[in-house]
Amino acid sequence: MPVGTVGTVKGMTMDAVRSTGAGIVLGNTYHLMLRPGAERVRKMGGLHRMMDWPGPILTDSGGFQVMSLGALRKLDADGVTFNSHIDGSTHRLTPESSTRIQHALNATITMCFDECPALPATPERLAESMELSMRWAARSREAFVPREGYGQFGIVQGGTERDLRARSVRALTEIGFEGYAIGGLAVGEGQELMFATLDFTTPLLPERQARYLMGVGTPDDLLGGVERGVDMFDCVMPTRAGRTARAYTERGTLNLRNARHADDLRPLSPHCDCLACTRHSRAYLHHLFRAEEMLGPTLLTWHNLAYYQRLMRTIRAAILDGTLPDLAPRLRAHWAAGDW
Ligand code: PRF
Ligand code: ZN
Repeated sequence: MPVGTVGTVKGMTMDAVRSTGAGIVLGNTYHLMLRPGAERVRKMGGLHRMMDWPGPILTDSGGFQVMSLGALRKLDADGVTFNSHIDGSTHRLTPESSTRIQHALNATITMCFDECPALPATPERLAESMELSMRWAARSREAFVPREGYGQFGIVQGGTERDLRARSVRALTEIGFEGYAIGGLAVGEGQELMFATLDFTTPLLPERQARYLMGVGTPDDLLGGVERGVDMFDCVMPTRAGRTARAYTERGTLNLRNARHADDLRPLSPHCDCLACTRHSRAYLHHLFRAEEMLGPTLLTWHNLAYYQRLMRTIRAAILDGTLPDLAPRLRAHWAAGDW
């Protein structure tokens, strides 16, 4: 899922996003409740109408975004009080208000309101936090209004602790959700521990429902996540990297500001059908970034989203014809091989 935090996939028209093959995008409760405000989004016809995205939209619940603001928050058993990063004004989110706001946005997939502790953390702290998130999951479910074509995902927490993850999955599946997210990872533990945690978490989840690994990750993280049974991901990486001149390709990453691209007439990737690759050279992209032209970030975001979507299409096709075990090492070898 491309990330459209404030109701836009930064620098992209929604036709451009669609052209990369994306079928669903992510929005953020936290940012949209502060600006333009949930009620204003509702009056604009909901998030789909507002941003002109006809497909499904998943909204994160706000808990994670509030927490990453550090000092500007206060957590209690009922919810979180925090100060706006925009004007410092005081706001409050609870499982009920987060769910209500996500309904006002008309989110297709609503996420439970949870707490995501940074890692490493003590088992005691992780247990307390997970229990709180499970109480909040029950309250989020109570507040959710079921409608045809809409759903709500529970979020598994518990850090890297096997027993906590198992208890969290049990609590959530007892409540019953349309899908399940794995939260609390990619928060400082490193890829090896993240994969180890997935290894004992995904087998506990219902076979026939979507599993979504939140806020992940690099192409290698996505491949490793799929190998461990994950279906969905969201990450700012392709969009944020695109704005800072970093391109993802089948042969690893490139920094388009680097002088070695100044006279390179080749496309970013010979395998890519995006606008940047079919119509422009590395030399032009390099020039756009050096000149700080806004088309640079747009073209590179476009390319990175096209790359991520193509990667996932390739992986899906390999799953269907049973060749993922052959594909995975080939993808990794190409990433490691470096530029063409
Ligand atoms: N919870 C929520 N959103 C998230 C996370 C989480 O744990 C993460 C963790 N990587 C990213 N986004 N609600
Ligand atoms: Zn491209």
